[in-house]
Amino acid sequence: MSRPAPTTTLAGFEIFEGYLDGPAQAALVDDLREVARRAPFFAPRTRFGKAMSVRMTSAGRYGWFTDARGYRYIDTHPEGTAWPPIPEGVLAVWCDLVGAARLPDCCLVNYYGEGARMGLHQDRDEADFDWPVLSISLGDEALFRVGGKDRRDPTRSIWLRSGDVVVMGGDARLAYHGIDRIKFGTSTLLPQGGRINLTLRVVD
Ligand code: MD6
Ligand code: FE
Repeated sequence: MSRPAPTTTLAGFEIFEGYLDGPAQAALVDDLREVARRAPFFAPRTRFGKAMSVRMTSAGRYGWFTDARGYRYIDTHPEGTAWPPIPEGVLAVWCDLVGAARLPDCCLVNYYGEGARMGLHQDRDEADFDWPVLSISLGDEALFRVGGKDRRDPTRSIWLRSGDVVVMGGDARLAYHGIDRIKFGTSTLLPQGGRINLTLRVVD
């Protein structure tokens, strides 16, 4: 099976615009409803004590977490229950664009309500940066900013839309990136509006 080509490349980030069609997006939202039922969204606090505007949960062997002790992966939901499995439809996207040699250990689920954003950051809590991070956008449009390995490197921005997939690997694996804002109400996929972003990672 040949890997589809990205529609855009931005600072080493591969963007697959419109990768998921409407029915595929709706099927993922249904799967995520079950994930959120078993592992409810929570509002994590950074190690500086500030509540993040994005609400989070996870699926897989590990979930990403942050509190006063800092950023890390934990093997149960903060309430103590196991993280639910990563939905098959989500794994299928990883297998198509990254390969099936190794499946992701974590699917971080981020929910952006009106006004939520995510500051410029690197994804560096994983053990092996040879594995890319794959992200799936669902719902409202979001302004994605990407830079380089140094926080001061110049940045460029692109709007991510529902069904778009981003692969951050190779030289871009440790690049800074963030979400400046979402355009609330630009999609009808989520009944309450807003945006869901899934990021898949190999953790160990
Ligand atoms: C977001 N995404 O799209 C935030 N990380 O809401 C990320 O932080 C991200 O899109 C790693 C790789 C791709 C991403
Ligand atoms: Fe990230």
